[in-house]
Amino acid sequence: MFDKLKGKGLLIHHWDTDGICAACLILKKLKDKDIINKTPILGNYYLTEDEIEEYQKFDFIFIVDMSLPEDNVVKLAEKSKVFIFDHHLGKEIKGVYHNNPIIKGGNPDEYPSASWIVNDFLGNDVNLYSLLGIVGDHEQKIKKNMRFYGIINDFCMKENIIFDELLRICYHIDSNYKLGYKKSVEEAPHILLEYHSANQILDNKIWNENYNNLNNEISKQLENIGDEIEGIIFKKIDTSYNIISTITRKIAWDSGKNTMVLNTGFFKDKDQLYVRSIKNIESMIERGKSLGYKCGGKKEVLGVILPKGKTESFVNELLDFLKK
Ligand SMILES: [Mn+2]
Repeated sequence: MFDKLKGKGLLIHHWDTDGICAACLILKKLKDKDIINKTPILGNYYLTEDEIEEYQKFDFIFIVDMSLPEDNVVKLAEKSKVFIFDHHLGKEIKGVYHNNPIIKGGNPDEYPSASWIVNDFLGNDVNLYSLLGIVGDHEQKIKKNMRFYGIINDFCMKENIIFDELLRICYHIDSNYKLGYKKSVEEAPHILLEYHSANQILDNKIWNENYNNLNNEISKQLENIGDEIEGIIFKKIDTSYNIISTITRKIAWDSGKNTMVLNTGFFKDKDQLYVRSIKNIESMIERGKSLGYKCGGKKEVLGVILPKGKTESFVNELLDFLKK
């Protein structure tokens, strides 16, 4: 399918380990093409007008591990051939190649990462990058997915590595976006292309230092876990680091409770809000979108960027939803 691609290519990917690994797999496959990779402005699950204008110059565009708003994709597709590989919720976008088994009713447990979907599509054997995306997105929780935990264990056995080392690699790769280093995120797939083993990645000196700096900030923010309101943990933070999803996960997975985290320090005029819910939260993702907010997520995760004046009312709606 990619043999016929001509001209200049662009690869837009999520800034996390899954996005970076999926990007790496595509760049490897398309090594003979003229293609560059970009991640959106960190924290934006959409493209700005300027980005769209710049990206319309490309002849073909890959979007991996990101559910960009439909109107963004439609605008890109006016000028370019668009290929999407993703596993987030959303709706199918017509007129582009949209490979997302989840929006076609697929079971999320069978498609745990974009890296897996891409690797499978490319017809590759299971490899480090297809699995790192899974470990990055699910961390310890993947151990409950018998099929994929089995695949990961087989790989670990063969490569003489342990699960915790894979997880550590994900933390190292994710340190780039959590510290706000967009350029480093965009370099990461190229760095991974040069590596041939998990240990080489683990030894990357800069990523090690990043990881240590981040851990210090995260520990500081987790010194108290926040208030509990009718079984829902609500925590406010004020940090310029993009660690809201890490903080939310940590609190939610340690407590087993509905968890909502608000970061007032990442954007100047907007707040970041992140929820991990015990019940299915998809209807609230739709609700957020219908209110015009940048909102996305998965079955049990909601992330939204709110104008500061709207934060309180949407937080209250979410609390009401979670209490029910
Ligand atoms: Mn992903």
